[in-house]
Amino acid sequence: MKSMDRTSAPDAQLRIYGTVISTYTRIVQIVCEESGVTHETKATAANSPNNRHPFGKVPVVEVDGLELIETVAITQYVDNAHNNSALQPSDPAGRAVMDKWIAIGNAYLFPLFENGLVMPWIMHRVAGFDLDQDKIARALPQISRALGFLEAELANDGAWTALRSDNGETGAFTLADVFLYPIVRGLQLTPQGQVGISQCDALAAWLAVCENRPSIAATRWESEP
Ligand SMILES: N[C@@H](CCC(=O)N[C@@H](CS)C(=O)NCC(=O)O)C(=O)O
Repeated sequence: MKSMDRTSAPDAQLRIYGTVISTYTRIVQIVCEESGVTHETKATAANSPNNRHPFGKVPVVEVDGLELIETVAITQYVDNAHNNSALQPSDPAGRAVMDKWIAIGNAYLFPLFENGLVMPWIMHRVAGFDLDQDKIARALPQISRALGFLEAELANDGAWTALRSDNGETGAFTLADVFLYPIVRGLQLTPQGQVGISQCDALAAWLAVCENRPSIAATRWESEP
């Protein structure tokens, strides 16, 4: 696995235009690390005039002469073209489970966590705005329910991951883990998220196992303790 300085790598195979604390930028970085693809991240704000994403999001990626947007497409391309599709189950049922959890992460968990807790805390800690307590209070019941759902699914049958039962050594780590880790970890870095996740034994155990994965360690956000 080729690990490297994420922000400066002149000969990198893949270039990411994204923000350095972005969930989706990190998802691409993790897949690059898993696939042995060298990468660099060019700091680009979603709302900057330099951002080429037609819907004003990050990341935008250059790889193999392609310009790609949308993290599902980017990660599948990198895994297919550079990693023998090792992060995607080949059986249709396993693939459907993985796709289902990626969709849940993108459609429900990320917007809920990001708008309800992660961004209010970033705006407060990084930009110095007052903490939006009302927004947080409105979001907490739904975030609690979402954490309860994740915990029940994991405790029942392992949900999207087989990592809990085998300590991560079998290669059962898939794109579902890659997407869900930064989404859940971002929430855990907020005070309320940390308390919520500490009450979810299975979810906390899954996070801890992921943290031993070299690709996760190599892509830590600078803000992580
Ligand atoms: N559907 C996009 C979502 C990307 C996304 O939401 N990125 C966030 C950063 S993690 C973003 O650009 N936020 C800025 C905004 O929504 O204004 C993808 O899969 O790449």
